[in-house]
Amino acid sequence: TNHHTKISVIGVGNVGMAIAQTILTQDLVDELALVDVNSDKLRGEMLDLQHAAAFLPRTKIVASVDYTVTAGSDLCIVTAGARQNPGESRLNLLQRNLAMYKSIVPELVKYSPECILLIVSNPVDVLTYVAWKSGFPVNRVIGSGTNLDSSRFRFLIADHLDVNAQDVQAYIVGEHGDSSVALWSSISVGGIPVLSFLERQQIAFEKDTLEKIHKQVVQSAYEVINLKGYTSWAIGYSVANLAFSIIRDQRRIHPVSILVKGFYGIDGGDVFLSLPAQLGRSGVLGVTNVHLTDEEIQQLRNSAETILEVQNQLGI
Ligand code: LAC
Repeated sequence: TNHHTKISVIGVGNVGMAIAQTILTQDLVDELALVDVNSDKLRGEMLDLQHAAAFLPRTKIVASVDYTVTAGSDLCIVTAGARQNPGESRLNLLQRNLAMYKSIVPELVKYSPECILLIVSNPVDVLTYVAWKSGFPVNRVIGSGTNLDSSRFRFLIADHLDVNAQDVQAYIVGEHGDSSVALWSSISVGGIPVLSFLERQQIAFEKDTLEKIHKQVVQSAYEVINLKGYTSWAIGYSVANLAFSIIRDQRRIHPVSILVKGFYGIDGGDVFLSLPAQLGRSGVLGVTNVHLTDEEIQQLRNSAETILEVQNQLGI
């Protein structure tokens, strides 16, 4: 189709620029718009990306502190806001990022009323709920959620089994945070349920190994932030992976933050958490009814309670 495809990235910090760079190398859109409050940093990043033109597929790169630059976006990716300091939880960021979101999202909706919103800033589940409250259809508001946690989970399992992470299907669901849930019962390796895979490979995989791996996933961001001050590459590839599925209508299934009220008995209020959902050009196409054990359902409900408590405390 000759539709001019456009993505806007709001926030040109480490995460926003990792996403922008990957979108350019994937030749994903005709136009990439960048927005930030820091006009010098913004212009510098725009120029620096434009100077790579000879090595990249042709993409129009524009930038402004004014949201008019985002007009006509198919997808708006919001990474703006404070990030965790060493040892700080994602939920702690809410006070700093809530007011900013209440000003950013209406501007995006004003200039691109048909776009899909992909929320990345933390605490991503609550901020995705805040973005949805701006009056957008629920299928067009998506949080990057545990798409990244699931990649970390798949990496650690793959590393343990010495197989390619792309052959490990494994989900982390729930909060993109400390209360996330590892779906052991649905892990498969090369399409083979992991426990029978292990029997055939005579690999011991005690239950505490699995718990240890999940704990490593939850600790991943804290560890990287302690070491380098922030995370950027994994989240950058994770979000670009979601953008590709959406813009190219891949109809792939990703664990992303969606409105989960009514699923698995979650009925305490409007809450966004990650579940495996099918993504395409119109956003969320559907939610897979992945089988959860009773224990996994309980953990998911606990994750919902955690988020709802934060939302209720803030009266949002
Ligand atoms: C992380 C940030 C994106 O998990 O929350 O790296």
